[in-house]
Amino acid sequence: MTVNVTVTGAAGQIGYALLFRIASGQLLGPDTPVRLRLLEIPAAVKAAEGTAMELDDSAFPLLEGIDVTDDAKHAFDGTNVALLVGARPRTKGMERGDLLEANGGIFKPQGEAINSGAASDVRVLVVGNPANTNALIARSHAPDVPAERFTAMTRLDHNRAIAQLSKRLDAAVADVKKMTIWGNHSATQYPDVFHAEVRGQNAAQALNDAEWLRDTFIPTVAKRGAAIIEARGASSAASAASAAIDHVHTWIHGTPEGDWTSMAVVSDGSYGVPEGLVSSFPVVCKDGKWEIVQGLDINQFSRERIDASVRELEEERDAVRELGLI
Ligand code: NAX
Repeated sequence: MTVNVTVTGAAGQIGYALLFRIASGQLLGPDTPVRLRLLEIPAAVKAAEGTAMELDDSAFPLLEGIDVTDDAKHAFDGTNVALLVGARPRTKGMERGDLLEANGGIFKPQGEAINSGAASDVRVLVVGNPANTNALIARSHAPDVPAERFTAMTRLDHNRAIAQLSKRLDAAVADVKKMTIWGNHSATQYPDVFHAEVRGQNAAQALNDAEWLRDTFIPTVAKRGAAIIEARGASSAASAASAAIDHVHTWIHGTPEGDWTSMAVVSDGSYGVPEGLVSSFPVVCKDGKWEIVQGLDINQFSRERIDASVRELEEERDAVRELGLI
């Protein structure tokens, strides 16, 4: 059956890297036809139409149609997978409150449109920053959609952590399992290797280097976005698109046996993360559903870092609450 996929911010740089991979079958698999809805602001509709022309020109056998629109209601009507990439970036001199307010103006109506028009199996991934709190805003305006269908992306951080660890241990990426990102997709995020495994061995033991972990690994992963901007002169785009593909593909098709992934999901209170916050956890996916991995021992080092990132999420939640956005 054809799956309707909505991509917001379709004319942006992540959109440009993402759409061709969706259309080629990498999001949903090689047997699933897809129909795309591209949502943009009016000023960028023409650019999105240009991307749609290129999608046509690629003659993807799985691509059944493309709609470009600036109307959220139309964009989310009947959608099965919604990738919310478009967001208001922080500009010079902008306070956090202004940023949250501007994004509330985007994610509130999008949540409402998803609530009223999306398909009953809709799955939502928020990529646009501040991703966790934007997901919280959208979710709180979609009361008829089960809360677990709203997620935010920390898969890029997860993939970055795997890449850094595998390089350090001279291992293949495929040898690294059970990596975890906790908390917010921001500089406070906590990439946790204490439960990770490399070639079947505990990663923290294999590293045996607390200093590298604290002073190099964690800041490198958390500040990788800034390092990419510094090097490329533009923010991560293809890697972010790749992570978005991974996130949805894993959610639908499942995590491999003996492994898990990281997703920012609505907390049920696990690991002391207040209920309702959209925070990153280790999750396993099966039959199209995610579940937080339970029962992990959290050492003091990890506890402090998880708490710090969760505190930031609470502050963001309180700020959007004060602004009347949730
Ligand atoms: P771009 O500025 O290239 O594109 C954003 C697009 O969104 C623009 O075309 C803009 O017109 C559109 N847009 C703005 N408001 C909209 C609305 N109300 N409805 C529909 N479209 C709208 O940004 P890009 O590099 O593509 O990044 C997109 C978002 O991803 C940013 O918020 C960015 O911060 C975030 N990221 C999140 C990451 C994550 O791991 N969660 C990593 C990568 C990226 O930084």
